[in-house]
Amino acid sequence: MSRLFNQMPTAELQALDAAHHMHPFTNDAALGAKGARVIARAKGSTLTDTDGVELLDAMAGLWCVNIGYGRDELARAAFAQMQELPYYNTFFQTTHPPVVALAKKLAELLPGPLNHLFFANGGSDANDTNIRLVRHYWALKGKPSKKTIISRVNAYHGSTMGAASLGGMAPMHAQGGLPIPDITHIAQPFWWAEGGDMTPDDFGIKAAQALEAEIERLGEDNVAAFIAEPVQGAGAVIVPPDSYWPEIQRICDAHEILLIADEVICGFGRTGSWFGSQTYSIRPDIMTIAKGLSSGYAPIGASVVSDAVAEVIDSADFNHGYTYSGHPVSCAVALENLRILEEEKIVDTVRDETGPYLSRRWKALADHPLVGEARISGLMAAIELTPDKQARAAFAAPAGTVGTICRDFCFENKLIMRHVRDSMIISPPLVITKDEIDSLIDRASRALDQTEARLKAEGLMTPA
Ligand code: PXG
Repeated sequence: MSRLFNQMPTAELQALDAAHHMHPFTNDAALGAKGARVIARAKGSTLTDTDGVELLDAMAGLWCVNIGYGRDELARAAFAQMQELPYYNTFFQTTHPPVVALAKKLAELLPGPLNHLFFANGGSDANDTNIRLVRHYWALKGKPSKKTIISRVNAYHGSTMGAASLGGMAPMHAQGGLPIPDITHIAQPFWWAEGGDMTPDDFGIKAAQALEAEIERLGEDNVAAFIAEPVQGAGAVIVPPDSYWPEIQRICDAHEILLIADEVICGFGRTGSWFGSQTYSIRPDIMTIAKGLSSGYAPIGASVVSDAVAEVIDSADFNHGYTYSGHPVSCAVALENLRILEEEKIVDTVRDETGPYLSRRWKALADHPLVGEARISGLMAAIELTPDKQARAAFAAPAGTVGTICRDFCFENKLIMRHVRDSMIISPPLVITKDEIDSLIDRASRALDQTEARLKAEGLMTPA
């Protein structure tokens, strides 16, 4: 069946896709008229579409294919596990070897007291788990009023009702009656757009202190937790000023609230450490993991809790769980992925070699007339497009107009680089080579030149 579809002409696949497949975060009518790009296969950091066009995937799929495409070892791990035990649940007092092995391996890799895992299918439902878990935790501690979770504007924590409510994306909240009650949002540490005349470090302290002000506004007795990504990913790779996380940690320590680090993107090497919490010296009580946990080869995520949190949660029934919590095939694939990350020293390479190399080449993009700021953490990075660098100005055209133009030129140059509003972002596979980094920068530079020419031709270089 799928073999038949693999041989189908692109136009036919596009027509059938338009007829029956509803895409995430998409206007399907508009996409149907244009036709979706059909990706057929991939190897390393390169995708091939059904017309044979090769694209450099500077997004690692959706921030997840950390070990790169085409690793047979993971296919073999899935095959072997499907033969042995394709499915069994972890409800009703049962367990199975792959989930035990993965939980033990993760407890070794995770920092400090983060030794207990509740498995989910991905990041969204792991964050839904977190909402229920932190509220249940405080109820068990005799403090049921501690329910509110503080998050941040422009955060991304997933797309279920709970996770999208934790997220701070206005277009998502505008649909379907979100956010759910008892979730509030403070400002983000986005110096380029919001820092005004302040130094980045002064602004970082100010952004962090918004948390303390919000705890005081709500009353500490009503606050369960603060959730944040170490570096905001989908928000446009917002690397916080150095002053930000130490101040957040101080505030969380000073008040009786749990700190949840959403490491769905930052985890498993992305920032040059195994976890973003290590790069930014964060001591979370709870961590969300997914994506790089299996390099996207199989769906799996987890909520990780500290010894202290687990002791409370483990003392009573937690009426929560998913059919596929700890799915044996996903666990076997994740274990093999972790083995490769460790044995091939992929995280060390990001920290010591490819990360610093990309950083040097990426930061030089700020010399381009259209680029106001280039920021990077490990192998996740962003550039801000602007008509006026000095003023850090936005474009007069609606946000995203220029970003879309640049994104389309990237595609023309066979580079998958995404736009968020008018920021361009990358998050390539962690196995990207220096030659591929050179090619990424060449293609991005060409796309920037073409974007600048187009903006000038169309009179779009005007500041807001
Ligand atoms: N937390 C973070 C920090 C994420 O980035 C999720 C949770 C949700 O994970 P799942 O596995 O349920 O999707 C994510 C997901 C984008 C984009 O446009 C980013 C994500 C997902 C889809 C699109 O950058 N991140």
